[in-house]
Amino acid sequence: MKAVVLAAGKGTRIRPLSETVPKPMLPVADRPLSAHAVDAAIDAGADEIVLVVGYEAEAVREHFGATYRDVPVSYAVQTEQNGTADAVNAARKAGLLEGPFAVLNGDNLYEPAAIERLFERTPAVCAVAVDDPRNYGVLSTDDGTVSGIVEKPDEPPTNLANAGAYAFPAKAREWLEVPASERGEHEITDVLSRVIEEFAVTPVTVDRWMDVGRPWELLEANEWKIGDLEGRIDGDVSDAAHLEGNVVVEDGATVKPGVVIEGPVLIRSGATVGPNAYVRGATLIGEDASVGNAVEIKNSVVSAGAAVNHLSYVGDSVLGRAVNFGAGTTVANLRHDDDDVTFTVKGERVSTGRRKFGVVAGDGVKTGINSSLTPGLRLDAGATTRPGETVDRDR
Ligand code: TTP
Repeated sequence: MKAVVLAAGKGTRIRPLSETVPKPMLPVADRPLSAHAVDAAIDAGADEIVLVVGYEAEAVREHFGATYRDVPVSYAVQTEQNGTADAVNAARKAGLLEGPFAVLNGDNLYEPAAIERLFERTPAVCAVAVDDPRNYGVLSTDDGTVSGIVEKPDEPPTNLANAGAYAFPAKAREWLEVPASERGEHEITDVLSRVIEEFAVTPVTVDRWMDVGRPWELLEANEWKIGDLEGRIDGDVSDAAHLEGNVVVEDGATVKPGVVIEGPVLIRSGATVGPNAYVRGATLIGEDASVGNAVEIKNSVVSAGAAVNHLSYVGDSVLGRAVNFGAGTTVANLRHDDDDVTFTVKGERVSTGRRKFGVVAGDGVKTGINSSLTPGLRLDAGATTRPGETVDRDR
């Protein structure tokens, strides 16, 4: 099966993290976000990958190259991000769509076993049972096949949400030019509707699935995938450090004396932790990042090259690449009124649905010493704070 993985989106909702790094390349455990979809497809038996790229395409191409895990990879360029059907159509126009094909979202996390079932049952679509389907595309079924899909219905016909993975028959290639939807995009779900008219499409139910659209979902994606890692110590860990739970210390990483790590935690190659730091799950310490003396990091993503070197607390936060937190920078991750923390997405304050959420710092953010950062704070790439400042407004 050929798997088309969509990775051309702008990732506007995940800003500031996508300001300098395209969303498909943001870190989720030990690889970029989009590699999880590509790996799931390959684990399920895909013999060819087509990546649709657009926004910041070079970084994606560089990661996957022409062959990835011995599977050939081709690229189709979508020049304008006009929607998911338009993205697949870019693959068709590039002559890359022969025979039946699967389509996966490059920003979704799937269980590989589910993708295997999807391939076996072509034509098929993955579905996940959710408590409140009103915010999803919802499938209706009839006698074990999919009879329709409706976007964000007030009265959902079932609790089966579209999990963004499709196995299409070859004929679907002719139906990719669908009209624009209400939000002005050409949607793959409209292609699915057309397929449903002429083919018996099987719903493949999955236990677990995630769509990573907003910064706290990147944190949740890391919680999932770091939680799945098996402990492994390949790096240099001091005898005077204490590690418990599933902890991965990659080759080339250093854990100094006095450090306590409670897994699941992943410390990537080139990173340094300690002395006397406390790191607890689920936390990613990215390549060449450093976490220094008397620093506590909890349930956070510290991206490649970031530094939190002295006397700091970071909880439930995402720090972009090369962020530098000055000594004594403290993150608050809980509101005193106990409400869910809100965050700014496309100019609007929205609930994260999380009681605990700290800050999101874009690449290269620098905080002054003793900065106090409030829950749900968004610091855009390159922003700075002054020494001793309490920062409770985005900047
Ligand atoms: P979305 O999450 O709808 O779009 P996005 O990733 O650009 O994010 P945002 O809405 O925050 O701007 O996209 C779903 C998947 O489809 C994702 O993997 C990106 C991909 N995609 C394309 O490849 N081309 C497109 O034109 C669009 C809209 C999405």
